[in-house]
Amino acid sequence: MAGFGSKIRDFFKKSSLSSSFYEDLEDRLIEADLGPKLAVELSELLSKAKAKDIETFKNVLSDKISPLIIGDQLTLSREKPNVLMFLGVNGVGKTTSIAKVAHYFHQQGHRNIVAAAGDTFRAAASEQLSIHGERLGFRVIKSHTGADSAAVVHDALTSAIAHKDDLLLIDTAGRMHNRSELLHELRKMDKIIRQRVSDSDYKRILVIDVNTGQNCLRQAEVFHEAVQLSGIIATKYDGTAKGGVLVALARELRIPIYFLGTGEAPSDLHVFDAKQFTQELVTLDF
Ligand SMILES: Nc1nc2c(ncn2[C@@H]2O[C@H](COP(=O)(O)OP(=O)(O)O)[C@@H](O)[C@H]2O)c(=O)[nH]1
Ligand SMILES: [Mg+2]
Repeated sequence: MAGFGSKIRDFFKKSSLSSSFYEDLEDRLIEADLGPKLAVELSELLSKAKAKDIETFKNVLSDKISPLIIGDQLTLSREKPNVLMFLGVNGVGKTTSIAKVAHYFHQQGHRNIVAAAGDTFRAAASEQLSIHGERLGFRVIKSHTGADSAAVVHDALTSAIAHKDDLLLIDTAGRMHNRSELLHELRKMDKIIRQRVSDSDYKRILVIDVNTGQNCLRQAEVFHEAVQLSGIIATKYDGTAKGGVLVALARELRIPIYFLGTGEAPSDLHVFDAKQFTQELVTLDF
């Protein structure tokens, strides 16, 4: 967040209202990760509002952003199991987010949780999930490295149904270098789940690292196209996070944000509050 606030603050401090003022402001908004489209729109709005001070800027920004951004609380239906599939490119925090979400629902009284090690690409991936499972008290269904991830999902579903588990969390691989293969794999898992779980009990959650800026947008488009995303977890908000990308994302895809991840521990997960987020985005650091 510091990135966004301080950039804009410095800009207003240094700049006087010359002819290039709004063009320069547009550049600052792009740098703050709001994305080119939104940056153009905002600077046009600001120009119309004759925003030459921070106060006008904050008001225009807040009025524009509030209707765009959607927070939604992730809740479970009464059916057993509810299924959550975690998607996203390598290293964004999928496996860590599974541990966090397991912890979150465990704290809400859901004691029967199982996870599927659907990232069969790397041996370390299922090992990492197993360690979380042991610490947090959920079962992990896994197979050997290189196994068919759809088969792991199938087995995990069978197990979750037999055990009457509240929740099945599915980890997936995130390699993007062979996109068509990855997407094919995801669609296959999606199909297997849909055959046995109704739409209201099944969610596809995209995990994004907010520090990767506009790349998040492209990633979201690709995954949305493959399996129709239900919601987003934005991780690594504890670093030099720039919230701007979440606004761009909300605007482009209209997908709700469930949680913000703010660290590596299972408790570092916060229900996304759209109002608070907008407030922080326009006030922090000014
Ligand atoms: N600071 C911080 N680190 C995180 C967060 N979420 C995940 N990580 C770290 O990011 C790295 C990659 O996470 P991992 O869950 O393995 O990513 P995956 O490849 O998507 O499964 C690990 O070192 C995690 O501890 C977060 O919200 N904040
Ligand atoms: Mg992983």
